[in-house]
Amino acid sequence: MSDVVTLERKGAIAVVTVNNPPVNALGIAVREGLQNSFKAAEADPEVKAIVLVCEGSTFIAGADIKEFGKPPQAPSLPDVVNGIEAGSKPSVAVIHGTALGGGLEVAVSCHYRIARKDAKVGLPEVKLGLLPGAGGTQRLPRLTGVAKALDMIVSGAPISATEALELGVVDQLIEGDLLSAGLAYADQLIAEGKGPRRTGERTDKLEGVDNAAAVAAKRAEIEKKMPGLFSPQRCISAVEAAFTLPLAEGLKRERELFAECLVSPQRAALVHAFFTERLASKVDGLAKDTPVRDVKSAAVIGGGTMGVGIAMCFANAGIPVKVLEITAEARDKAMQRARDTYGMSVKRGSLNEAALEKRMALISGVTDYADLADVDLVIEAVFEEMSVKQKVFSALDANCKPGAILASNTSSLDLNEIANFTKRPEDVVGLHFFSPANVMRLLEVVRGEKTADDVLATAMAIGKKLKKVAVPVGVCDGFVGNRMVFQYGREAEFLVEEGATPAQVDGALRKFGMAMGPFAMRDLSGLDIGLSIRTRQRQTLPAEFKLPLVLDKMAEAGMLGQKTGKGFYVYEAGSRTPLENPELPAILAAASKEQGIERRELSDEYIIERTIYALINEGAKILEEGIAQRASDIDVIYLNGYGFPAFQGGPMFYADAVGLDVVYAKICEFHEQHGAWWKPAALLEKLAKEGRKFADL
Ligand code: T1G
Repeated sequence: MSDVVTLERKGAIAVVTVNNPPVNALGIAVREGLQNSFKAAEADPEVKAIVLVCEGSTFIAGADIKEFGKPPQAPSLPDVVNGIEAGSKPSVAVIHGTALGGGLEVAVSCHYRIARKDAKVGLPEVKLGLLPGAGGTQRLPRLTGVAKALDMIVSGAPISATEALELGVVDQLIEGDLLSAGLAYADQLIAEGKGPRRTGERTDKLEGVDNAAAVAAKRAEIEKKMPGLFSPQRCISAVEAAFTLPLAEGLKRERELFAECLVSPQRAALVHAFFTERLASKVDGLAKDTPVRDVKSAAVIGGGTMGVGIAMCFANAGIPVKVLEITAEARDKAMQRARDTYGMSVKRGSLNEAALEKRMALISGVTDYADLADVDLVIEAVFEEMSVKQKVFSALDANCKPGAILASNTSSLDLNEIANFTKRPEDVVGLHFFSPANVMRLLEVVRGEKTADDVLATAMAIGKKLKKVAVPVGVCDGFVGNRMVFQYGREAEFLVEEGATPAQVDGALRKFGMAMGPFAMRDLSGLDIGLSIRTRQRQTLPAEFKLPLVLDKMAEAGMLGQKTGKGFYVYEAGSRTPLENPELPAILAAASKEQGIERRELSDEYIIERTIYALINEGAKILEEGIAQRASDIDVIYLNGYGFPAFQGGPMFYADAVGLDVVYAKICEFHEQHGAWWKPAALLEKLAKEGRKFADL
């Protein structure tokens, strides 16, 4: 056996234990250990039953994702699980934590399964651009039926042990010591003379239902919901083989489809997204043992949409939080806003009344800064105007206890200037949430020039506690995400002055995979926000930085987006469905004319280059200035805050996939045609000329 898998006999029961921290992933050593252990137990005449149990926080959580893309090493996981299932002695998998992917495939190749009540099981391979490749698409339908297996495999969502029991995926829920429960169950099997119950041989759940209809319905659903994704349709084809082919051929079909997914660019991008999200939480230059300050209570200044959303994040994490507003009326309005927002979750069924009241009990409204004297962390979420920030931080400095962390949610103002409104700039940090704060996972943690290491470490830890994807960034206008999106939005506006329509630009980017097009986004957030940036830029930027006029023209026509019922699209009362705006062509023509532009046909490919390459160029400048630690952090920001498609990996991963020489050459062309905005980043030029990638940094 290997040190990650051990075999010992307890009476007539062989105990196979996996101990491969942190999640018992099925790397080569574990696969060898499992195969050898089950073979040895099979050959031992004293052994009457086998128990499989795992050490650590979870049962096997899947194949070792780090192995993808590397040459396969025998034994393959399918060989291991087929060997387990073929065994002549009853085997019991004891599940705790999360039995995911290959972990659940190992468990369902065992003959019986018992699970801790709080355990979860699932096949999340589709989230990595894959499909269950070790029998999951053939065995799970034999336990749950085709329709439920399709839901689980195509969504990748885990189910609770309780639901797994109801479905027949597990046979018993257990409490207390895992091994004792496993031994007791195995003893019972022996006493009752129960032998192997091979999942692959079970067909009852496949019969008497219209499985073909379930497959057709799922295909249609996926075609509509995830048109750009490669693996979901192949997941469906693999499950289809479970009821159209005998097991051996079905397993072969599954391997063929798995191999197609394994080599797809989407698998590489999605695995990149998985690992880099975890890498982003590691702050370069911050010692691993940097102390983290205790945050037992928090406060938010400002009870607007943002402030209340932030307060809800703390309540959701079980941390008491005060919301400070300047009047009792505003305070009460903020509290009501929190209650109404939770109420919508209750209506949707994602929260129950008891949980709503529990969370509301953690939020309290105040109007006096003196009430913040005891809080450990304060987050300011007031109007984006430096004079207002100054008032707030001076008051916080005067009222908060020493050691309290003072954070600003500013989306672009200079955090260093804000820190200097206090006598404790080392306790000031930026916590830039994304609206709606209680939903969006991204949190930009802005490190000021004086921010203390333990304050930064605490901010990152709080981000994790709030279940956010916390990414450390430096101070500049717009930090990382907004600084890049300013370029992207401006180019989109230029495109509709050069000849495209907003619907064409949005359509091209939706086809690329963006969750929402830039014009639909502008209508949602309000055109006046973008217009105020244009106005500020007109006053501050040198003349060579030309600016689009379209937002000015729209504002002149009183079209500010959804809030006025008209923007780049028209919205019927109470509806968010974008409809064509018949007045738009005249407005665009006027903008083009005033800019001296002859409108022309633009291709979707050109639209993608002008918008996505603008992100890439700015991202390269952000990297060379050290505002982001690594290119993959920029990808993590875009996937989690800006609706960039994970199956494209992020703007920097996408640039590497296109080839930096190709991207650089195109940007040089745009620089000639469209001037100063398109000056190529020096880092991009360097990497392109050296034939390197952002990933090589
Ligand atoms: N392989 C390798 N490393 C993994 C891993 C995996 N499957 N899962 C987690 N890690 C690492 C992770 O990178 C991090 O490392 C540490 O473990 C803790 O993870 C044939 C082909 C299990 C719910 O998709 O969902 O099986 O940063 O921070 O929040 O059909 O990890 O510490 O260096 O996420 O407690 C299918 C992926 C694989 C599960 C735990 N399985 N993992 O969450 O910890 S494909 C998955 C998770 C497959 C078969 C197919 C979560 C978790 P580091 P963490 P966590």
